[in-house]
Amino acid sequence: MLIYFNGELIPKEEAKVSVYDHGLLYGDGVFEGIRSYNGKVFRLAQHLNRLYNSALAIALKIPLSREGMREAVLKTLRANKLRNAYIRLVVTRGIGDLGLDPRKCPKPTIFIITDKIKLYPEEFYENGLEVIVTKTKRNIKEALNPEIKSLNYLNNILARIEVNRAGMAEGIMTNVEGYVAEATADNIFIVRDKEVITPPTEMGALRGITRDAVLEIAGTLGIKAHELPFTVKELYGADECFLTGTAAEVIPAVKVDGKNIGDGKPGEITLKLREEFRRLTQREGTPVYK
Ligand code: PXG
Repeated sequence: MLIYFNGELIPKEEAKVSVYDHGLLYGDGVFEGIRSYNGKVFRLAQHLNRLYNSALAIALKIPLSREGMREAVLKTLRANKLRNAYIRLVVTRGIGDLGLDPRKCPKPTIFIITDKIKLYPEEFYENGLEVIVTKTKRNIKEALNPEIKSLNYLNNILARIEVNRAGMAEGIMTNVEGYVAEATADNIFIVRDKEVITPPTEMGALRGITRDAVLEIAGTLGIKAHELPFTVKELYGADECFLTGTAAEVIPAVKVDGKNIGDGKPGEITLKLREEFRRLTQREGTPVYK
């Protein structure tokens, strides 16, 4: 597998970052997780917009235009002859000294990893996930805005450790006010009275590309969709629940903190949205090969 590394395509074994890179020393950087389906990259422009917005939010100037970045992603996929891939795009502050001052890092490090996508087992989709609400709260936006997809994922990882200890599949994080924010690496939706609801990003969620696509799909299917705050109690009382993300796509959650959501089976609207989302990923996308 070849890795795009600062403008070059090099073998995986040779792709190494410096121990002085601030991405490693301080989690100072931004990233994206993108997918290609059957030779087409899903919502590449939206992922690049989010990447450049995240970079802007941390005052990181990416030394490559969006067009250049787009070409770099496509070139890496072509070099590896991949059609169905997971793409990890990372931009770090770059090499600096041992202090945290970003001014000491003149050149951001850019790398793109493309690999075969590891899918969740099919039974997760058929039976739905069992999840917990984590004790770890989502970062407050005044400290580190969850809308920034930064390399600083310790908040989510601490929640993930709780999930692992509980032997669960995923964890739902609330904000400090007790409103549901998102899962550790996915967005969350509930279905109530045949309408879908997802927390507004101000509740502490990343604006997921899959989340946006699902909101759109709901609209085209005539399902009312809202961005509204809801509490853990409202989550327990929902008719259906599902998570969305680039890797998971649309995945049902059927049990929260040991309590069944609805009848404890993947819901009708969840399955409909999942099916439509899968169709969309096959239909649209930036072609990798001419
Ligand atoms: N919330 C968070 C905190 C995320 O990191 C999503 C929501 C979903 O967004 P998209 O754009 O993918 O619909 C993410 C992104 C993994 C993994 O290994 C997943 C993400 C990030 C890093 C790793 O599953 N998801």
